[in-house]
Amino acid sequence: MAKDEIQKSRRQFLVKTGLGLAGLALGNNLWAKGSGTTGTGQQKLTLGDGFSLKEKHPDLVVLSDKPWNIETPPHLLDDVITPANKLFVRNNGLIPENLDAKTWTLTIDGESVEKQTVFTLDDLKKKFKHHTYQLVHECAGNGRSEYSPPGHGNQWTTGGVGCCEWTGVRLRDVLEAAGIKKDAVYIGYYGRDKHLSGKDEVPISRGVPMRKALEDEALIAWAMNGQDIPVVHGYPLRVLFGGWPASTSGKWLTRIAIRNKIHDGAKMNGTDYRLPKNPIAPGAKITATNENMRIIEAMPVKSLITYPKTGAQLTEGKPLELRGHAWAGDRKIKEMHVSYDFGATWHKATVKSQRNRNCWQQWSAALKLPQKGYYEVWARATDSENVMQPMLVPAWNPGGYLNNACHRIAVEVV
Ligand SMILES: Nc1nc2c(c(=O)[nH]1)N[C@H]1C(S)=C(S)[C@@H](COP(=O)(O)O)O[C@H]1N2
Ligand SMILES: [Mo]
Repeated sequence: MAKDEIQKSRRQFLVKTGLGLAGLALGNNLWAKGSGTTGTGQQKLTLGDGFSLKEKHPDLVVLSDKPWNIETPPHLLDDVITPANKLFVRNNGLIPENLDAKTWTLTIDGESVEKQTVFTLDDLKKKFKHHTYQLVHECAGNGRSEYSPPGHGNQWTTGGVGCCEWTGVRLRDVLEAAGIKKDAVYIGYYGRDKHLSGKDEVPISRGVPMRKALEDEALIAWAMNGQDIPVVHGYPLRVLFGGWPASTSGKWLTRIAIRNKIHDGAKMNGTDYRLPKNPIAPGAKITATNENMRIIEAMPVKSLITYPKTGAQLTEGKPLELRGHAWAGDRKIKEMHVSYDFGATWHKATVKSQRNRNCWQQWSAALKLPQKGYYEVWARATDSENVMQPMLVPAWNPGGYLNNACHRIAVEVV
């Protein structure tokens, strides 16, 4: 690594730990202040903006306001089930207004539907069995701020993830009721939100292959954490594909097309949610054709340290109690390790079993720190196929997707 590269990665690490130049001022609210180096001039939440942002925790960090993109500091993700007021927000267009659950309908159509069918929300609730699953939803761009050169888009640090409990009906049951032709390949969703331009363009319309669409956990949901879905998260109806890029989980859902080819809606092409098929050097140009790019499917293994908050002080002789979550797309977490000596030695953490598929798992550890001083604590998850999180940012890609590098915090023993 060239010297400026080393300085850059050091700087990025300091951003990640939330220390930055204020590194000595341990115990301050460093995350909320932001370091200013993550690219987007982090704002505190401002209220009264035409929709119900006031229901969000005031320490969430605004990455952009047109459209709204808001992330969660890691210590605020400590709950096993992410509460609505702490869930990150990612929008590609304008949040729709005048949403009426009573008149809401969902249309199933597309080349590969047997019979185009319209369901009211009431039909869905009455005709199909209800299911509840707790599902990880993570923006594929979560962690983007660490790529160099930067990927285009919101400069997410670690907070574009959450794991809420969703209640609704299986997408499979609904698709089967309309009838799935043999040549079905993919589904594509459509929502009610409008393009930022105000024109009649679709802001985003993505989907998943049939094999993911037909899984037990693929839901059409009307409730989040036992309540109506908040407007900003897709009221009154949303589709959910836990463990896959959250961009597949369409909000304000009005229509699902069963496609006889890979869905070709907005943000299914170019460098959007796609990776180079063959790895490329950081910053290298690539012609983003179907031959060169592949669509991101299950998200990679990842974890967060949600307690303590970075900057914590600890009295000498007391163990450092750590905890957080780990998740791995369609896989489970096999092991979790923590290190306080920059990865020289690793200590095994305890991992709880998975509540349901595509749900994150809780881990905890108690570390004995050898003496007074400054430590950086790293956490590393291993998935059920023995794939581990990398310590540094993984393969560069133009969209800045899938940074699953180890999360790190700073602590001081006094
Ligand atoms: N209709 C619609 N659905 C959408 C989006 C959107 O802009 N419009 N954004 C997607 C993306 S990129 C993400 S990461 C998740 C974010 O979900 P959340 O805001 O509920 O956390 O919603 C997805 N579903
Ligand atoms: Mo996203």
